[in-house]
Amino acid sequence: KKVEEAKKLAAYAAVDYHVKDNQIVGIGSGSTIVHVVKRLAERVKKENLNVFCVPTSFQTRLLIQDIGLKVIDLNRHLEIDVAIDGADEVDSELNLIKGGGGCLTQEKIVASCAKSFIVIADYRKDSSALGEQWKKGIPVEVIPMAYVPVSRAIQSQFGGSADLRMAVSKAGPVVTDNGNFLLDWRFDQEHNWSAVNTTIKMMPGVVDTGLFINLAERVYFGMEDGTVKIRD
Ligand code: DER
Repeated sequence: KKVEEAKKLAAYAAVDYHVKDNQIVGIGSGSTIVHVVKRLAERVKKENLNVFCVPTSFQTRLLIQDIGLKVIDLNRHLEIDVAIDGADEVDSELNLIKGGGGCLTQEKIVASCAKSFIVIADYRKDSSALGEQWKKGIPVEVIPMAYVPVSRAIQSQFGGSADLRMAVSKAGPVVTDNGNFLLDWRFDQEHNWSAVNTTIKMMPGVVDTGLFINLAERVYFGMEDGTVKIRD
C-alpha cells in the first residue's frame, strides 16, 4: 500500500541518517515508528551497534523488547542523543499535531530531553497550516476529574469543541498509559499555536497538549512517488 511504503521510506531515512553507534535513541509511538524499530534492529544486528532505546508508551516498550533491542528508561539520568517519532500533521514552521495514538505526554517528554528530535511522516501529514488535512483535533491529556472544566475553558477561550475521547474496544473513555483522559479539541480557525499551547498547558488539570512547538528539528516525509522530502 502507498501509505505504508511512504511510512517505511521516511522511517528508514531517519534511522539511516541519524542513528550512530553508542547512542541512546528515543522511540516514539504509533504506526510509522514500527518501521523505525524494524530498521534499527536490522542495523544493530548487521553493524553490531550498541544502542539503547527509550520508549514513549507501552506499545513501543513491547515493540522494542519483542524485536530484541535494548530498553532503557529516563530515570537512568541519561542524555538522549536522538528521538524519532511520528506526527498527525506538520505545518510549514514544523509545528506538529501529535497524540492521534494517545501517547503525546511521554512522547513530548522524550522529545524535549533529546539533543535532536526527528519526525517521520507519510505525505498525508504534509500541510502548510495545522488543520488542513488532520480533522480529528488537537489531543489534550487531562486528569480525569478535570475533563469538563478543561473542555469548557478551551471552548470558551478558543472556540471549537473539545470532546472526551471514547474508547472503541473498551466501555467508556480512553485511558492513557499515564491513567488519564484525553480531550480532542476540534478547532475552527487559525491560531497562534505557540500561544494556544502555553494557555492550554496552564489550565489546571491539563497534563500536556498534542501541540509540539519548536521541538522538531527535521521532518522526513515519505512521498507518494517513492521519494523522501525533508523539511528543516
Ligand atoms: O499519537 C502519536 O503521537 C503518534 O506518534 C502520531 O502522531 C503518529 O502516528 P502514526 O505514525 O500512526 O500516523
